[in-house]
Amino acid sequence: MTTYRFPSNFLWGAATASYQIEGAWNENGKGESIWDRFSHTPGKITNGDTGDLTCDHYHRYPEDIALMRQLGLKAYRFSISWPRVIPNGMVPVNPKGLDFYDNLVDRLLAANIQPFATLYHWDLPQALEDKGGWRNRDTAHYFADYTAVMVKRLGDRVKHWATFNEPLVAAFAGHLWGEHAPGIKDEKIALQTAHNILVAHGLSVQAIRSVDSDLQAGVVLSLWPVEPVEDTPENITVAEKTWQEGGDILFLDTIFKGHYPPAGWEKAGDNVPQIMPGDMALISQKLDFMGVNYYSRQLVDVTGERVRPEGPEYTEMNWEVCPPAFYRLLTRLNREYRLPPLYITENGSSFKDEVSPDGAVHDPRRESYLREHFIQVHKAMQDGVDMRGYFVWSLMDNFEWGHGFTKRFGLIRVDYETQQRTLKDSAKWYAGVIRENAVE
Ligand code: IFM
Repeated sequence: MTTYRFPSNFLWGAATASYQIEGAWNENGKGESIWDRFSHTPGKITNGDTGDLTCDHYHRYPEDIALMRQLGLKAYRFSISWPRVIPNGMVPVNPKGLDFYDNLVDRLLAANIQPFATLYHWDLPQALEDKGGWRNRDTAHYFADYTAVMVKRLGDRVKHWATFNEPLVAAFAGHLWGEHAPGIKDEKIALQTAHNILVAHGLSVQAIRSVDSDLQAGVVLSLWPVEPVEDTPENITVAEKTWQEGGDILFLDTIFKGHYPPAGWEKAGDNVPQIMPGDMALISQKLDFMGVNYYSRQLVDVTGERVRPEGPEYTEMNWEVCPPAFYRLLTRLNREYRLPPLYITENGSSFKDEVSPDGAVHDPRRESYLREHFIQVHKAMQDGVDMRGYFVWSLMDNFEWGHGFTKRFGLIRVDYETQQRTLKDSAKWYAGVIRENAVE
């Protein structure tokens, strides 16, 4: 059996996001977020689920950190709820909101777990949405002010700061497909939103560095490589065209090359965003790290339509399990972009986990999914990709956006009735990987 050993300083971790786990949606001065508003709107979320309580992490974080310690996590990636610390997004600051993250960070460090903070994982203050949200460029400046507040408070202890999680999803799922808050469906708005978020990213990086130039500033992108369903020259060409015109490359090219991808720009026609002088330099500032969120690939046929062939394994999200595409993605990125060091900031799978009569959660498919993806990352590292760590999505089952609580991604099972946490078999296996710093 082959043993895949990782570098001694490789950071094994797990990730979560504020709205998905915290609950306490209106406690201790927290303001309403667009996700509070969206989930409270009938018909938006499966079963009418909301993040009002979810994993109640706001109150149970000490217990959750004890579980992280039990797993031996070296790092934990969490996001900060902007409306918890600045209820209307602008001023004033809510001291109790800041205290929550302060205590969380102190406890993580006491457990010897490195905190990685993400400033935006989709829960925009509703008060800013009421002023035009990300369609309004002013929001980018408020985001920079919020960044400075957070970095001044936590920057002495949190060394890694991601500005945005999956800006593509914030822009497109929220403003083109209408599936996420605020539920808009308009391509022109979506593209201007994407641009304003990119500007906000640039201003936020400047804000992080103006507080402390030694901090590590980065961004987290979700990447779904486009691959042909058939290995024919025609299908390969169409798959490549789909990638060139798609959303993933929009964020890669603007951030790491300083320009919009030509094919997508042309395709957008009159819907292209308004760009101000200096924007592209701001957006493409050098970063200290990039986070890659990878779950699956997009398979297309010769017409460019997405297809779902029978045969491969699919997760509960209906996402194909395709570990080799992860290797191909990472090595392609490495070839085509001048990238900073990478972290896998999310990778994981949702399966129908059941509690067995023995009280355990046997989830061999999640274990196998993770194992195969770890091996592909190891292979990419052998081939020269500078990879520093790996955060499994997710530490625990949580609110999966439009799907509510119907999809479970956790290493830890959460019983939403009792709030009981149970380590799944995959979590115990992952603890072994971390202990050995190797996968077999
Ligand atoms: O749960 C989400 C997360 O918030 C962002 N990345 C993908 C995950 C699974 O859908």
